[in-house]
Amino acid sequence: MTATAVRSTARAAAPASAHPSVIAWVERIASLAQPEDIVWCDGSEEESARLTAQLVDAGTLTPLDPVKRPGSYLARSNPDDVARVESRTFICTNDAADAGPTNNWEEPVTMRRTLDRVMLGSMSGRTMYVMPFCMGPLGGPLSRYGVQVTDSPYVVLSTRTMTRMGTAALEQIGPDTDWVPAVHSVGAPLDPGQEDVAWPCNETKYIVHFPESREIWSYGSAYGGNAILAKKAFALRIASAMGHNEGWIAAHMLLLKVTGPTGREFHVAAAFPSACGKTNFAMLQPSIPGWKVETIGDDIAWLAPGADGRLRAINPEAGFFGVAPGTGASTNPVAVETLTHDVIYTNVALTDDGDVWWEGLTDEVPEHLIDWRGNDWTPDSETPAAHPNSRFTVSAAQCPTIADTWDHPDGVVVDAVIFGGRRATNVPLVSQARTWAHGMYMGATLASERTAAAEGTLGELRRDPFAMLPFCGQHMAEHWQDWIDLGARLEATGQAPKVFQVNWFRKGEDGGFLWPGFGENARVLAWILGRVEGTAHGSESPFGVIPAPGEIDFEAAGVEPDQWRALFATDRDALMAEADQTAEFLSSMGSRVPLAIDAEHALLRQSLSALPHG
Ligand code: GTP
Ligand code: SPV
Ligand code: MN
Repeated sequence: MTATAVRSTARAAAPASAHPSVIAWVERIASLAQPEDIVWCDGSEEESARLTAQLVDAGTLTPLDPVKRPGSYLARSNPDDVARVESRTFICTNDAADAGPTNNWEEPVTMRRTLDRVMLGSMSGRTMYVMPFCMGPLGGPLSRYGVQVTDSPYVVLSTRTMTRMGTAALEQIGPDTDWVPAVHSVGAPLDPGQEDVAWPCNETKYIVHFPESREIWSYGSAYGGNAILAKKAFALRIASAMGHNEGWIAAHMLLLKVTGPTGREFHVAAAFPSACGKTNFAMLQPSIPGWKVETIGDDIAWLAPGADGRLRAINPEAGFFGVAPGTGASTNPVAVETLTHDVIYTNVALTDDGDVWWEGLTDEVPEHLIDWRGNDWTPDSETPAAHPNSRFTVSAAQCPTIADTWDHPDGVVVDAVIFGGRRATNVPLVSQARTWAHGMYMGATLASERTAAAEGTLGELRRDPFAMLPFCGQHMAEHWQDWIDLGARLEATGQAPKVFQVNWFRKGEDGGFLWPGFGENARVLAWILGRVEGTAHGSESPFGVIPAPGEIDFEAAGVEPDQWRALFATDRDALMAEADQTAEFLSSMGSRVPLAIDAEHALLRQSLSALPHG
């Protein structure tokens, strides 16, 4: 940094509990970004109320009707800042090979120079907030710490809901605590007297990770995972690299607890790609009597073998940042109930009576709305009222189905691991992996179809291994190896969870979903747990073990026998074509692909070639 660049640096007395390493880092970032003020966040109600009032004044937040949605607000983002920007997300390892073929890599020294350039003075005229936070229960053995600075009070409020943020987290950071520094700026410095906008951001964006030094730098966006750095940047990208070194796994997985009719309790971890049903599954309301599902987490799980040799998992987050569209009383009544108060909604529509609305909230569409861009909207409008990636930010603790063990510091024991994509064809409703390695093949080859494929032909696949494609801070194939190594450790004590693949999204010839999904997914979950318990026998298929006739009462779910058959149909030609694509995909992943994965691929080909033609 040049001498002329240094202006008088803002200082705010650090709390007495702040460790000198944190203070020194905050001062260094302040001298680069040159904020007008520094505020150390304590995470209190008073602080939240103060920032909320400030954001209402600034026009960033619109208060919702205090009777209909107490304590709730609507934010409308800049229309160019509405989602994660994968093309601007970088993994800067010293050796490009360590970032792997699926990540954008930049040479770290060059990237640091770029970041210094864009961050220089980037907070001028603004307040820099310092947010110490904990991922996982405070003081827990699996929990990890971070400190994010940001010039966005909206990001402060979001982080306060999504993590354990404030003084209590700061107090945990001692001389021996590894903590992850995260710098965030919206990249919109204010000149003296310049009027602010409701959603400051910058056209240029950088979401940068240094997995080796465990740092995060984010510039230009205030939306979701781009800006709430505790979430995808830390809890998945940096954490995957940490876990690799420390023997645990960061997973894009929901966690749920299920209690069967006998009273036996199970825990399930499931990886589905973004917008493929994690929040919905985590809040499932079983359609079958005698079963109860409780929520532990809806997006991220940290997995580690416990002292007893069994797999344990925590939800490192403290809130839900969920997709609004499609969330309604008929699909996810638990979410609807969770969202009645104390919510920040971003980019949903506003009703004339001061409430929120989005596509799928109610069957009846309001006659008039203000859409997510702030324009008048009627049912005749050509664009959706809520942005397709509009979201709610809400505390996990206010979810009516939250399990009382959701924040247990040691986590919960995982009995079943599930992988699932959005697949119109080829992938059956459910199948059980024959072995851990077979299950890892299911995870490694996970994919989603962007568009509906006609029956028998293959749609365009986006491979999303372990649902981690945009979230892997290490070489993707090394992440697969970490899962395989985890299994070896668990199998050594004979206590590895069973692994399954599900697909709620298979389509019939008419283009409609073959399976009703949502609450009816409980039937599949019950079969999965029957396999774990040993009460479901199943039957062999090229995909592994599938339900034997009579093991799932599909007719009670409103599914016809021919639809049920279609949910498990094997089209030899289509499956062979997909296996060819899988081979290409695996070779595109390079030489670090675990041998076990290649071996599973060969086994799949063998069992496909045994299928009858036609
Ligand atoms: P991220 O927060 O982006 O990681 O998404 P997510 O995986 O939590 O997905 P979410 O549960 O928010 O669901 C995304 C969309 O899929 C919503 O529009 C849901 O209505 C829809 N969806 C979820 N479960 C099902 C299901 O069982 N069947 C069908 N047909 N749609 C579903
Ligand atoms: C996802 O995209 O998987 C999300 C939203 O959960 S974000 O936090 O923006 O990554
Ligand atoms: Mn997600």
